[in-house]
Amino acid sequence: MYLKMSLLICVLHLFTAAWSVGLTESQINTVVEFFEEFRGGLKKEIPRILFAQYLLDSDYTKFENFFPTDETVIDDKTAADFLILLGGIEKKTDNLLEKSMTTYEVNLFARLFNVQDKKGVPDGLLNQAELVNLFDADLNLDPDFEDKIKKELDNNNSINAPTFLAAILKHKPEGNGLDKTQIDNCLPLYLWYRSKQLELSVQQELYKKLNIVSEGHMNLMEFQHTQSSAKALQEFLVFWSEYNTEDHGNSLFFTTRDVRDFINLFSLYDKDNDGVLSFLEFEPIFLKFFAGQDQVDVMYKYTGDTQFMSIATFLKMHYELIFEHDEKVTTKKKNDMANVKEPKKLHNLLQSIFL
Ligand SMILES: [Ca+2]
Ligand SMILES: [Ca+2]
Repeated sequence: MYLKMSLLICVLHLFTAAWSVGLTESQINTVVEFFEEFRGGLKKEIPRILFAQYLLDSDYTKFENFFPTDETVIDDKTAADFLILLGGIEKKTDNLLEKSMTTYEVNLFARLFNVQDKKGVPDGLLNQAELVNLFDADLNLDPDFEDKIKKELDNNNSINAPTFLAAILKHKPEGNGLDKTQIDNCLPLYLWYRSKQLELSVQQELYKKLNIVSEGHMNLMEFQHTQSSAKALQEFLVFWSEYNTEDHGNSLFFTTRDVRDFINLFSLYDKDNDGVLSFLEFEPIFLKFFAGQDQVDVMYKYTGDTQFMSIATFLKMHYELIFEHDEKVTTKKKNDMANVKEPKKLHNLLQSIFL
């Protein structure tokens, strides 16, 4: 049965991902290119018709959300808010398996950009000194990551929000992924009866652990999601695994790549695309991995009375299936892991054990 699961993970990249929000590298770069093309013009704004065409190409037709009045323009001053809007909508070109930013990151970094811009001349641009101050005073990211971004923007006199986000995305590290304790910590984020918002107190505890913004900007970590809480949880897991710097010690863990792969796999089972697996949607998984048992019992074991499986529970189940199903394999893997430091190697090791 593990052979089947490994093969399934291997071929995930052949499927079109059912991912819905956030910004991929190509989407951010498209906006950067729009600005570069029109920066020399008299108005220094992206023509409405061009952006409208881009939205149409992305299968999005609610233009009133982007252009609520006839006076609305997309220029440096409004670019950060436009990126937040663009990140929050479903786009045909979205793809979780591409290099991409979750809406958590788009919101955090775009809003932080605006805060910093308004401290000086509110022109939608940050000069080099303002940018360095933003990293040194407001963000607590990996120092190498911050240095790479500062160097990337060394030659620019000033940057706008799209260029800022593009530089972050270009250099952001993979993060440490998620171990069993961290997956368990995410379980109480989703409450089936609260469809609009993840559990606030649990979120706040986890954001404190992440510690990526200074205390004065913790309010920027309060996110309003356009999606259901079940979908927001999927993005949260990617966000947390990418910015997680906690050492896993001797614990086995899923890499960020694994987490993205599992969310994509989950979306293939989630036929009605509501962000949870129902009893019927769980059936193919049950038949693959729990044949001979009672599906009601298996569902109850993982989901309790709710009978709806969230992505966090799905990850927990796979963690048990992969790492805890066979003590011999687990022990062998722990021994093999002794000298493996790179998360990517764990992914390869996973493949070699189960294939
Ligand atoms: Ca400015
Ligand atoms: Ca579903």
